[in-house]
Amino acid sequence: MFTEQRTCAAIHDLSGAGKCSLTVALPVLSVCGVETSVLPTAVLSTHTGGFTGFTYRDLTEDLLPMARHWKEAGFHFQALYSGFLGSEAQIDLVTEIFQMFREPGTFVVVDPVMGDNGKLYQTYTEEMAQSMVRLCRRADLVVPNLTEACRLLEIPYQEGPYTESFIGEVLAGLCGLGPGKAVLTGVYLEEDRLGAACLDSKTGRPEFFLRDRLEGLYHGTGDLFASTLLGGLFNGMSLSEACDVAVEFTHKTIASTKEKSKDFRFGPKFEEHLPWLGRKMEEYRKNLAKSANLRYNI
Ligand code: PXL
Repeated sequence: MFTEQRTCAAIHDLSGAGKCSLTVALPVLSVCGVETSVLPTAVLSTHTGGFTGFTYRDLTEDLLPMARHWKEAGFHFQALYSGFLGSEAQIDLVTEIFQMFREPGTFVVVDPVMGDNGKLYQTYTEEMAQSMVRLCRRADLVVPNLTEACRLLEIPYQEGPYTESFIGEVLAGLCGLGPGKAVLTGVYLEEDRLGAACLDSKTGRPEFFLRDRLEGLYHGTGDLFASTLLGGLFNGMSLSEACDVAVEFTHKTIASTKEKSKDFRFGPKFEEHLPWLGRKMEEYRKNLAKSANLRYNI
């Protein structure tokens, strides 16, 4: 039984097929015991990564009316979580919605989905990147990959292997934008070990969480990772504990996808690992419930 309410508002697109953004965030946060309300920024038939001919219904005009309705109806959220956003206007609206729902102690997570492998997504403009920097300044935690982090910090993208000191500087730069916590994905210090690194500016030192690299481009794994990380924080994990669990869950999922999927565009095969994730979360939740000082990391 939960000892305290856990509520989150997730603002991402809804790609009907191909498993990313909301179709990943919702099941992951639910198995982590987080009640999640969703604000879909657009409805697509599939994600845009590798499919052609997809439909795209923009919902920019609905965002503020939906948020205002939630406000009037008395919804409160302990965390606000944004991901892929389709236009500069949407990014600015999300900034406004964050302001609308921010209360003392609200935890704001921004996954600044902008690109991968050194390239911004085709839909991304210079203006959108600028707006994304402004949105990140309002966050408590940002979860970019290296492509996105370099763009946010306006430094040239470089291929790995990276040095610990370079990753440390990038993480410190991200925290320097405003968030107290930053997690970087796509980190590797040697070719065959890949994962994430995190920095909590309160505790200081960057930490690394790496697993054996599984070759291939796996869509939706960034969303899976960020959602798991947030789920962990909701259940009392420290940033590094949540990062470790998120890397492990993502790695398990990629292994299943590599083994069982004929076409990686169809998304990560995470479902079979949800019970594992649920058990991990429960372990931490039980410890939290037992401890005299209930301590949530949100
Ligand atoms: O997983 C990121 C993402 C989210 N939403 C849409 C996308 C992508 C990545 O390509 O196309 C619509």
